Parts: sequence; structure tokens; C-alpha cells
Amino acid sequence: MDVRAAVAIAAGKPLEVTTVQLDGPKAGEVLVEIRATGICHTDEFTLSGADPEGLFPAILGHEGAGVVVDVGPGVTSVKEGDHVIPLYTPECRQCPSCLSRKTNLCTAIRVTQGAGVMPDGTSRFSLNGQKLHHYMGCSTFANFTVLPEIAVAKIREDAPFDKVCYIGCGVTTGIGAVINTAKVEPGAKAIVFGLGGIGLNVVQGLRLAGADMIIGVDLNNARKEWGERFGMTHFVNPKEIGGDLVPHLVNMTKTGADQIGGADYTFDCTGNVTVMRQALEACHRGWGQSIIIGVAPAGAEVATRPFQLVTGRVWKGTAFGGARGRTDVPRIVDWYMDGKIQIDPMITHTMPLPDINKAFDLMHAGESIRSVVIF
Ligand code: NAD
Ligand code: AHE
Ligand code: ZN
Repeated sequence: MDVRAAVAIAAGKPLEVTTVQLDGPKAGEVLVEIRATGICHTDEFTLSGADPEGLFPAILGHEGAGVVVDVGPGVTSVKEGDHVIPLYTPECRQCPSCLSRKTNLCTAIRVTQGAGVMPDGTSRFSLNGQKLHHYMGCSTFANFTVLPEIAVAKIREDAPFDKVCYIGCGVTTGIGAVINTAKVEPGAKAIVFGLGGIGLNVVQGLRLAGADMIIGVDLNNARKEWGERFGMTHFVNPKEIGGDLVPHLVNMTKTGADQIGGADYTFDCTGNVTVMRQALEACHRGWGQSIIIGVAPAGAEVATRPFQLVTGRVWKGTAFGGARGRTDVPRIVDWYMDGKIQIDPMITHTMPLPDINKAFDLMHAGESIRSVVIF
């Protein structure tokens, strides 16, 4: 069938909106009509050429929501008409990783996903006979896409696609990093580096968890007001403190009895390895945990003095907020529908597919929190 898609032809080039061809679902696959998709910084990261796994030409996008319109042989868990959110972290419930209960990183289809193809090793997308790669197993920058059955979460039908698409990455990643990965406790002191589409969800997750002190760090002063809206208690712009950032932050967290200082939890939501080091070193001696969420370019490496770890600080990473998609995503949709979490104010811009490149311009200019394409 013909579908409308934004094609990433080559690294560093704008997406080309055109008609491409999509084959129907094979065994274990579903055809989904995508109704809305967010644009995450990770899409920009891959499009820029910084992603060592980046493949071109490809149909990017991994933050969508839509309706199942056809299923391949053997599909049992969803049916035509079901509302779903595509999962770049699937949940097969059978692989050693799923069965371990220690991680959300299902390994059932990770190899083919990284190779830009479906689990049978072929692509469903083509353009005038030329193969197009799938992206993160989702390819939501198209009005129809094919997904493995294990990579869709069935959600309630009254949830608006143009809002809950954000649960497909940003919301779940930020809130999940707090709840699933860090397991933040009430009364905690936390620092969030980068107050964008992910960092603001970390902030709202920290408020949900009952953190007392939530320090936001960003180079963009406009992010102060944004952070405060979701529970941030203090804001720091590293360019305006007139000294080193780590001691400044550590000082802010000192209280009467505890003159060592440092945060109980820090979160990198920038993808900058210098910031990742600062985030670790701003943790409290003995127990502070630093969670890396940001994705760094090919070749980048993190560094610190091993002493930082010897003295009890812990470095952790998280993908998709540690969430098990088919199980956790429908619950997060319920939290939104019940008013427990906010999404609407963070969706600052919407646009039709032909204008998708504007979403990247807005991100580069620091003007958007989340842009959403509505099909
Ligand atoms: P974004 O562009 O919306 O926000 C980034 C924010 O960081 C901006 O507010 C920017 O001003 C700020 N920033 C940039 N450099 C900074 C610095 N040196 N110090 C302080 N602040 C700085 O991006 P996003 O969509 O929120 O994504 C953030 C990161 O998270 C990206 O690297 C993205 O690829 C990654 N990500 C990871 C996961 C995961 O599962 N681990 C999921 C989604 C996104
Ligand atoms: N391909 C990149 C890694 C990108 C990455 O880490 N992606 C995260 C999700 S970011 C969503 O916005 C992820 O899920 N990681 C786990 C995994 O298996 O990829 C690179 O650097 O190679
Ligand atoms: Zn993302």
C-alpha cells in the first residue's frame, strides 16, 4: 500500500515527505495507522549522523500512537481496532532478559531492530523499489507502519492520540527513571541536568515520588519557569554562577547536620558527557546515585576519578525509564487520564507531517519542549 512518510535520506539532511510503499504484516506482526507522533531528541541524534547505529535511508520516529488496522497470522494479543502505542523496547515475556525480572531490555528482536529490519530480516518499507530501513523498531514518521506484536502496548480507547503518543518515549523515560531505575524515596534531594522533553518528566516524576529538593540545571533560562511548573524547587544556569558547577550544587544541598552535601539522586537528560561527570560528582558521598538518560554521540566516553565510585557514588543508566512496555504503558496512560501526571502543557507545538522539519528547527532553537505531528 502507499503511505505518507518523512524519509531520512542521509545524515544531516532535512527529512523528505513523500509517498512510500508499505507491505502488509507477516506472521506475528501488526499494521498500525499512526495518528500522532512526537519528535524526540533521539530522532535528531540519529538524523544528525551522531548515532553509531544510524542507517539511511530510513523512516525515523519512535514516539507514536495509533490504531491496529490489520494483523498477520498468529497474532493473538491485539486485534483490528485496538488503540496502541508502539514500543521501541518490546516486551516478549519469554526471553532471558524478560524472565530475569532484572531489566526491561527485552532481547527478543534487538539485533534485527538495530539492523533496521523486521524480525525476519526484511523491511516492509520501500521507495520506488529501494529498501527503506525501519528505525528503533517503530518508524512512526509515517501514517502507517508495521510492528512486531510484542512491540505494541494496547491502551484505552478514550485516550487522545495527540497527547499519549508522548508516553511512547519522553513521559515514560522521565517518570520511569525516577520510579523504576532510581526508586526515589519521599524527602529526597535531586538534581536534574537538562530541562527538555525528558528532564521535565523527570521533574514531574520526582514530585510524584515526594522529593523535597528538586534542582534543575539548564543553559536556557527559559527553562526555569518550565521546571517550576512541574515541581522544580531551585534553578541553576551553569553560565551564570561565576564558578565551578559541582561545588555550587553540592553547597546548595548542604543542611545543618550534613555539611558534606551532595544530592541523593541526579539525572543526566542532556547526552553531554561532561554533564554526566558533573552529575555523578554532584552526588552525595556514600550513597548518591546518578542516572544517565541522555544518549551521547559515537566515540564519546564518560570519565571520572574512580575515587568517586570508591566513595559510594553509583552510576546507572536507563532506557525507556526501565518500563516494561506492554505492562507499564497502559498504566501510565491511566495516570494521565486520571490527572495524576501532566502531558498537555509540554506539547508546545503541533504540525501536519509536511511541516515535520519545523519540529527539528524548534528543538535546535530551544523553543519547543515537545513537538507532535498529527496525521
Ligand atoms: P531536549 O532537546 O528536549 O532537551 C535537552 C535540554 O538539555 C535542553 O533544555 C537544553 O537546553 C539542555 N542542555 C543541553 N546542554 C546542556 C548543558 N551542557 N547543561 C545543561 N543543560 C543542557 O532533549 P530531550 O528530548 O529531553 O532528550 C534529552 C536526552 O535524552 C537526549 O540525549 C535524548 O537522546 C535522550 N533520551 C534518552 C532516552 C532513554 O531511554 N535513555 C529516551 C529519550 C531521550
Ligand atoms: N543507537 C545508540 C543508542 C541509542 C539509545 O541508547 N537508545 C535508547 C533509547 S533513546 C529513546 O529516545 C535505548 O533504548 N537504548 C537501549 C537499546 O537497546 O538501544 C547508540 O549509541 O548506539
Ligand atoms: Zn525518544
